[in-house]
Amino acid sequence: TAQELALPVGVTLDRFIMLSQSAFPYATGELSQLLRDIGLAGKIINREINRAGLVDIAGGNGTENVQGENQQKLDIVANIRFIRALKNGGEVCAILSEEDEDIIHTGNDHGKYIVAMDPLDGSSNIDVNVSIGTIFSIYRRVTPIGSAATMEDFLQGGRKQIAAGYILYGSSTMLVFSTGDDVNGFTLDQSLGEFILSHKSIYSPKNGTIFSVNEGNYYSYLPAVQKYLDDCKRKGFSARYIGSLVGDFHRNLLKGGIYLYPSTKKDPKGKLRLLYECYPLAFLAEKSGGKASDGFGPILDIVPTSFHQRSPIYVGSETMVDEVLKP
Ligand code: AHM
Ligand code: MG
Repeated sequence: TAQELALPVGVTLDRFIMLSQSAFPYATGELSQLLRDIGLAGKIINREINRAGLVDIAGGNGTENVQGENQQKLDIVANIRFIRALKNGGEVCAILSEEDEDIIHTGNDHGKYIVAMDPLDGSSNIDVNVSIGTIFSIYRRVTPIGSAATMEDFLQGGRKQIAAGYILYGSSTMLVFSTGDDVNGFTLDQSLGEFILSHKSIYSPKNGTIFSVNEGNYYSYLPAVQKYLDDCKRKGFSARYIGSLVGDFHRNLLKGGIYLYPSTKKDPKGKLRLLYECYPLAFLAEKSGGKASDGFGPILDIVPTSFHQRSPIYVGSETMVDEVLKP
């Protein structure tokens, strides 16, 4: 772990990856390169987001960008940028994105990895200058190297993730990820264009006093969830909900809290997608001492059946997740 490696806060992402790679012989150079590619994609998307408000100003950016592409909505732009960065990197053979129905073959059939991602999450916040995020999940492919990736590669189940993380475009931009040991956070130094290790070996508080849920759906939740929310209020807990999963998760990870997206009458399976929203955050929760459940068992144990399937999720501080699940 970063703790054991005595990696000082302040090292760059590149150096961190290099040093942790030499300490863990199983961490192949390819995975290191893939993580760097994700860092690069994050920086590119960060740049697009930062000037988003200017895009429609006449004469500012015009209607076409430098590549001659039409200006598109930010989530589409992020999708294109991310896919391009992973294609150019060469380590990934296929990508599953929230923005595309089917898997995207990168053309690098010799790549050992596949990535499931939500390139820009928090749709209601994208155009209004509120925090948004990118979520990613990485697997080693199970189909033979050199062949085209298939559904089987993407439906391995959450426990088979070899790395997962997110990029939060907030008051500062952060990359948080785990390769299966601890969870580390890097803050983008905009002047250097580098992610710098700022949150080393993040350990989530076992308990907390923040609950994050869309209470507008209260009457549509199961009685057990309603009871839990009533208890939170009776105890005077803080209600905090951005409506951007990455931001809400990140706050609770650092401060202690629970994020809930329960099943509703309208959506019995909840809203969030298993492969690129629930699994990666559940991975990070478990690696940082927290917990993630769908109301029946650990999120990571759900057997996936389709690319874009949904799942209810209760994720965050262990004691709080246990509490909401208590019969
Ligand atoms: P999206 O993938 O369309 O952006 O939806 C996911 C988002 C999450 O970021 C957020 O936690 C949730 O949807 C909010 O949903 P709601 O508006 O129903 O509370
Ligand atoms: Mg999403």
